Amino acid sequence: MIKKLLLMGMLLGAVSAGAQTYTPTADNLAARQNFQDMKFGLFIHWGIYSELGAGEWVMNEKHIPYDSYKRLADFFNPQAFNAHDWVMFAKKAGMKYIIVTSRHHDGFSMFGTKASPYNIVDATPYHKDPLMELAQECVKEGIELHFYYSLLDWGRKDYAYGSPIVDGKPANGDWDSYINFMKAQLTELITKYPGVKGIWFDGHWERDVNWHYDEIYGLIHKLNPAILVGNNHHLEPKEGEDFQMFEKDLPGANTTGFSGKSKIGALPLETCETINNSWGFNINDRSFKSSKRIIHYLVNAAGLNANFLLNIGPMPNGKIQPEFTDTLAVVGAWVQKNGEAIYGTRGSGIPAQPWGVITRKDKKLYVHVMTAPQQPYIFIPQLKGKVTKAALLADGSAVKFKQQTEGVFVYLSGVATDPNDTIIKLITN
Ligand code: JFZ
Repeated sequence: MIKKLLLMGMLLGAVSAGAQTYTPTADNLAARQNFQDMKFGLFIHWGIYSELGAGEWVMNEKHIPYDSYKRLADFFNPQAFNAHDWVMFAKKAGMKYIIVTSRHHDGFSMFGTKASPYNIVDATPYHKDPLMELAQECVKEGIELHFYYSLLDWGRKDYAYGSPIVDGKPANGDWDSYINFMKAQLTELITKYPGVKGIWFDGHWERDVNWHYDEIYGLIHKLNPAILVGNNHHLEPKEGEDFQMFEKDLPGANTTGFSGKSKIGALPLETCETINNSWGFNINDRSFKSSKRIIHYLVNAAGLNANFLLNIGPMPNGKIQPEFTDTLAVVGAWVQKNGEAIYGTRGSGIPAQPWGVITRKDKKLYVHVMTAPQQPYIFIPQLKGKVTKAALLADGSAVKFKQQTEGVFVYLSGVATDPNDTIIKLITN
């Protein structure tokens, strides 16, 4: 009792001192579990930049003045956009959720917003809201929808891109106005669009300012406590966030150099990667990843207890290019067959091995052999519990194994291997 009072006093003290403590609601915790169960999501980068076919950074990279860039809106008219096609594309690939760019760094809102006239409904000849159609279609098809939302804005005067930062604000901008603008848009995204389950922030790294995350995250969780907030800041998770993301790297790895400061926390994990080398539509990018590479990415992420968010950049007419559809049809067929070893699993805690990784669901372990070993067997170290049975997931046929104190040997001779991933299911007691 005294302890409890003391703790309450400490909490109150912290609140009055201006620091906030975030306690996720039961709904939020359930949403996190569900998020981890989904494992595979579709990331979509689509905006007026898609018209130039040179990625979503084209305005910045080609030094296009904001007023010239704005003309892209005058002729953005994605007549071939069909929300059903997008959702079916994701579903067929075995993906359970979609994260779509609602507004990227160019500042153009791809949804109908009252907070700025620079949006797809008011500023383009299309005059429709594709994200509303997408949200409604997602609800219909049982796919979760999350919105990507950029903190960085290259065009707005109040953001004042390039301004020196003084006392946590851009000296030449109007920071309160910008924060209020974001709050107004986020309120729209959360309250107007049916079924929205998450916000994926990006752009934090552009400047060292006070982003008012306490207010922004607080607002989101006040509007809907179950919304999952994540931020691509490449740092340790901050107060008020519900999942941790990694960009173009598996948790713990840092091949890109983006993830040097991002220690793995206790929150659900997600890692994103591009299907070629671009986020937004890039007409010149033909470095398409193979279906095998994508499957391995998904399996490796699952083995590390993380979701995999695979990105595509649809074309300016709203269609998805055939190379992506072809690859993901193969991925989808694979996940359809082997989903038991992916969906609803968690990392096993057993580190990745030269031959592959292990996912876990309760007492079941799924051993993913992705690289054929030199010897006709694999060795699994650090396995807890006693293995009572081993069988090939594909057909249920028994697989030989031997358990010792150091770990388990699984014998592969005579086992029908899969060119992507041979999965052996172990039952432990
Ligand atoms: C960001 C965006 O800039 C990019 O356009 C895309 O949306 C991607 C998903 O996220 O990319 C980043 C973010 C951070 C760094 C580099 C690229 N960084 O910290 O070096």
